[in-house]
Amino acid sequence: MFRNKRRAGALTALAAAAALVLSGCAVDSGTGGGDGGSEGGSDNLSITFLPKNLGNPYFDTSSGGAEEAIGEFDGTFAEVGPAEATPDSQVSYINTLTQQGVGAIAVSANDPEAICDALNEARDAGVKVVTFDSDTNPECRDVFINQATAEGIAKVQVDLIAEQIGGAGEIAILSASANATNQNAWIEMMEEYLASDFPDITLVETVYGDDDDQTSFDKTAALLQTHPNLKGIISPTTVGIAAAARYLSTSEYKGTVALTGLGTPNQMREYVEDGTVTSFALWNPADLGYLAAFASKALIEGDITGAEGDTFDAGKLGEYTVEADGVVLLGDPFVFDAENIGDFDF
Ligand code: RAM
Repeated sequence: MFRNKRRAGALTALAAAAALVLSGCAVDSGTGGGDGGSEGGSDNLSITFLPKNLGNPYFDTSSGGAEEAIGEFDGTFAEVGPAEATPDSQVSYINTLTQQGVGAIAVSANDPEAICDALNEARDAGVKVVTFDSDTNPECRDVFINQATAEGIAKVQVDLIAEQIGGAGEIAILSASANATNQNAWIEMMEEYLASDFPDITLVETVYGDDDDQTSFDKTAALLQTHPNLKGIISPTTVGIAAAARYLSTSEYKGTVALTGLGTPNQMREYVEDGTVTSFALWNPADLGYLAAFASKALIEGDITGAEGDTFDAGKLGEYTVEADGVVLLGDPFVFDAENIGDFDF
């Protein structure tokens, strides 16, 4: 679906593509869309954000940060995205944006490979490609805006669950979609860290809620039924952890089965306050979108190419440097609990 504002219902990919072609409103007309070559750069600051799916407050917040940034440098913000976080659901949007000649696409990938051809066609046509939140294979984009290191994100979640279950017992993971680049990287590192540092904790199962609220809710119920000795759940997705918390909060497991992972304070507040959840982690998604927008601008204008050592200005966040493999790191994950959750509103 296509819109310049953050809140709107999802359309099918086909309808959205048609709407985009008809409206043409993502293109900053008069700026020579497609002229995005790195030599000399372009002034086509038409930047479209493409989240994994629409309807997720995490991406509403990241798009809010992007819109703020793009407003600061007088570009054109837009957001499009599929209703479902499936591997190739973003392809048709990318193709349409390429036809429209936007300056940059900033995408959180549902699959590291499935959107690569479409992205590389976009790049061949002069569109800059930034991944944020969930990467593609590095050869399909110019830079990846990483919210925190995979090691750091894995460690904080395992440390939290270990603390909450007293260092021993069965745990499970409720993830997003099975192909998500970001969750899969974090899960792999969580498995390694569990194996090396927590011999008394057993990961009994990993299930996938597809970043869909109802599916995640149902998968939580099934996990608890299948594993009667389960002591904790890690959900490294804001959709999953909120759905799992909702299930636990009215179940017999409230307060006895621990839940942690990655959540937004606004979605988790009631579950921290009612004792279902002790603590969880995240970064600020608004800052992530803001940084991705400034990286897009720097690519469009030819200030950076994505090479290691490139530096660019990111407005209120300061100056950032591109690291190896075209990665730009936002910062460290942050832990929320009853003491501090009142200080946050996203
Ligand atoms: C969900 C999405 C997103 C992830 C967060 C933690 O909103 O899966 O990609 O980064 O959770």
